[in-house]
Amino acid sequence: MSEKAATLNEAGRAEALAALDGWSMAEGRDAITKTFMFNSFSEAFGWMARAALMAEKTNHHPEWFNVYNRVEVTLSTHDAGGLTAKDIRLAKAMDAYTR
Ligand code: H2B
Repeated sequence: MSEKAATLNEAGRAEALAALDGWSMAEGRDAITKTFMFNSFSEAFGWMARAALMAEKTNHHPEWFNVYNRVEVTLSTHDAGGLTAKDIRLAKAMDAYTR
């Protein structure tokens, strides 16, 4: 069993958000969100496949919504009831996969 992650404190989330590219706090909940745009459905889904493999490997999964070339992502740690370092790690990986 993995240790239950602690939600980030004010300083922690401010620092994390500043280090991320294009992510913001989600409306009305302790989560971060970003909309990724691609050139086609194929590119969007290829990126989603890479992110999905990372999610499985780390047992930390995104909430996401895809229409054609757009993927709206929300990250939060359900077990902890809010934003943790796991969400920041997945956000960074997702950003890296666009490059
Ligand atoms: N993903 C996210 N985003 N938050 C979680 O708390 C979480 C998860 N927990 N993926 C994992 C799976 C948990 O449900 C299993 C039982 O470890």
